[in-house]
Amino acid sequence: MIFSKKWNEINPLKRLKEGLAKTRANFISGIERVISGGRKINEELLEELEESLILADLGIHTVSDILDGLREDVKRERITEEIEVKNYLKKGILGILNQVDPRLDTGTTSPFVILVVGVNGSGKTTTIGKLAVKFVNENKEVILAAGDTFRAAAIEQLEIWGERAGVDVIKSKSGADPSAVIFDAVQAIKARKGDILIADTAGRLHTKTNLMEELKKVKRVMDKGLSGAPHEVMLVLDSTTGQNAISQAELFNKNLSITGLVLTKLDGTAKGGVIINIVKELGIPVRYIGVGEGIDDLREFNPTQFVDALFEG
Ligand SMILES: Nc1nc2c(ncn2[C@@H]2O[C@H](COP(=O)(O)OP(=O)(O)OP(=O)(O)O)[C@@H](O)[C@H]2O)c(=O)[nH]1
Ligand SMILES: [Mg+2]
Repeated sequence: MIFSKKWNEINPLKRLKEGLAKTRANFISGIERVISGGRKINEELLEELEESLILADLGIHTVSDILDGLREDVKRERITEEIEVKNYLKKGILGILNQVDPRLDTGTTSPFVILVVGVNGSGKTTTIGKLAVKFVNENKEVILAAGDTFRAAAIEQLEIWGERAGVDVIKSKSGADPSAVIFDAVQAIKARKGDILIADTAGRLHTKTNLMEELKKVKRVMDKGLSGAPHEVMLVLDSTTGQNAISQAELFNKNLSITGLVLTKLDGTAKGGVIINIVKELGIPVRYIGVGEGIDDLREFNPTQFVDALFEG
């Protein structure tokens, strides 16, 4: 564990590359199959490139947006070399990712309240645990709210993370109203003059309206307890679901005005290119990415590092 932490600090890009290995292999091998071997840069090549980027989960709109400019440059003979094509793609993707600021600044107000939502099993509770550890390491006082009252096991799972991070978990019995538990947690963080409250919620299908209404109520109750809360509505998406993550994000956003995203399980998928499409289509920043199940496997999303990791062989 100690070794892995040091390793992370010494070489974060290498660690990120390991986590993104499958996505990277899918992405770069697809591109290199098209643009290596001294081929002429022409329309046929661009079409193949288009296809390989779509297969890398960048989404049709995003790919045609990037390729429009590239086509123009090829036509005007501003781009004639393979390496220039690669650099153009890199710049185009980075440009998309840099359209929104990924950083979550929890210092803007105190206490800072984060509501975490997402479909079943997307990685909400694990992400909350990892975030709690991270914030505690930054000397923040953190409280967790066990707003997933559907199952007793969900409360226990959050309590285990609470113990690991050394933070309190405000809970109630399973079956209780999540809004009530979360209201209590808001009171607790205010009374303690703590820094950050992170509220867990039960996973739900984005298509179930009554469950969405429940989350809207949670939001209203948070604001009643502390005007302006929640300060971050964080949607956790499982990146292994690929393009389906987009429709999930759209529906959650429509109902709850999502302010930040977490993409989990990037270590287990070749579909990580979906991040680029999500940022392009939704304009919502990706705050963190999950590249494993361990405590230090939640990384702040850094567009430059991400793109470097994707393109470097
Ligand atoms: N490999 C990998 N596994 C992850 C990552 N994040 C979460 N998981 C795993 O995904 C599974 C589900 O995670 P949870 O945190 O319980 O998901 P949840 O969204 O809280 O699930 P519900 O509360 O049931 O809706 C667990 O086995 C986690 O260990 C990640 O970044 N990488
Ligand atoms: Mg959970």
